Amino acid sequence: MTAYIILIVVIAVVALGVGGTVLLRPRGMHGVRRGRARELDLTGPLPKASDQGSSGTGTATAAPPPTAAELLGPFAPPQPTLEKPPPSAGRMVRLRARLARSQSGFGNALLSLLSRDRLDDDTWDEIEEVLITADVGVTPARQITADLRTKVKVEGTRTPQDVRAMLRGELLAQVETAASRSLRTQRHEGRPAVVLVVGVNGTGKTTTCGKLARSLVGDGQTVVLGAADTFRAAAADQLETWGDRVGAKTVRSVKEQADPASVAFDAVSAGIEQEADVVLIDTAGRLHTKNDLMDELGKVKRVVEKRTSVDEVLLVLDATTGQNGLRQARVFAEVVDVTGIVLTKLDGTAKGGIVIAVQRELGVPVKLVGLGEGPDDLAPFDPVTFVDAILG
Ligand SMILES: Nc1nc2c(ncn2[C@@H]2O[C@H](COP(=O)(O)OP(=O)(O)OP(=O)(O)O)[C@@H](O)[C@H]2O)c(=O)[nH]1
Ligand SMILES: [Mg+2]
Repeated sequence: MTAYIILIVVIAVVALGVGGTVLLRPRGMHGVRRGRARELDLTGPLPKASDQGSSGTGTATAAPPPTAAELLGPFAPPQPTLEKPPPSAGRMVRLRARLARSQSGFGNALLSLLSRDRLDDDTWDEIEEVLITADVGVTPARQITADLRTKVKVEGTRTPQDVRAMLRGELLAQVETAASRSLRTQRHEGRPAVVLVVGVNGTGKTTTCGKLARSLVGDGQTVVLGAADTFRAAAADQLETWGDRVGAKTVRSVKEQADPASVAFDAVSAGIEQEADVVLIDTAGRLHTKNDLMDELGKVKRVVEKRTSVDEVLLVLDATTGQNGLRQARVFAEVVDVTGIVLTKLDGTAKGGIVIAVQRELGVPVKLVGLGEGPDDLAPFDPVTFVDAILG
């Protein structure tokens, strides 16, 4: 009998505790949530002191509710440990082998053609063909071939070293751009930098947001993620999972099919409130028509600009889609002012020539490259490492 009374008292106490937590939870439309721990706030303290409460949708939080850890005491599950990602510097060199594996076919083919005893018209045609097959694009392929032809004539000698140096110089000239490749991710005028990530579905936008958040955290910055791909709920979960691992908070909509511009606005507001360094906004890639796309991305940008400037618009392109990817790029460039390109899946069957083609086509530099599915397989693009990898 006494045992029953004790049991009832214990159940009542637990029920009161849980009920209290549910009642005290903030109920903004868009909330800053942290993945699996979202119902019971299990995550540890985050980097900024002002980092508490809701996402800036006007929800008041007078006293913080007791955390699950406080309620459950010794029975609380272990706190998830945050990962410490490596800094971004030197990543491309570290990942160079991966690039070399997929690209060296093209470099080797060019080197062996250029080393032939006789460089007749047919050989030059073959050289041009190799370049076109490597996704360089027809016009640049013709130009590179013509440049090489002139150099061979002028220099006369063709030792293997000469040929290599000549080709290296030519490829570098094609890959290098006057525009800076650095990402504008520094706070300015007391506000976080805002990065909008756009592109066709499946190109790697969400993965890039996640990897970029990690790399920024690795460089010592604080990041807020905005899940403005409200097209499907799983997209926000995917982003949140990336953020959770490194302590970057995700602002997402509670309801499905919410207005992406409103989520983006809340993410930027949260970033400002929390004094974050960077706000990364993931967008949807699946839209019915070019007009829909134009309306949606235009609105996201305009609405964010009510709070602060958009510092980078990164267009994510899947390098394995070659000329098709280029067509998509053109559409996006018409819709938003793209400031940088992220070429993903350069580790796969991609042909590196796409770097040259896309930069020429859009007049925008490749700023980042995806070199694998691993969390730290995103690197700032470095032309010299890239060309050396092509040449094997
Ligand atoms: N090998 C390789 N795979 C990548 C890279 N970047 C992304 N992926 C993979 O590409 C697939 C699609 O990535 P997502 O990030 O979901 O693409 P998304 O653009 O957000 O897609 P939607 O949200 O559907 O528009 C995933 O399986 C990623 O792991 C890369 O650099 N290399
Ligand atoms: Mg996505």
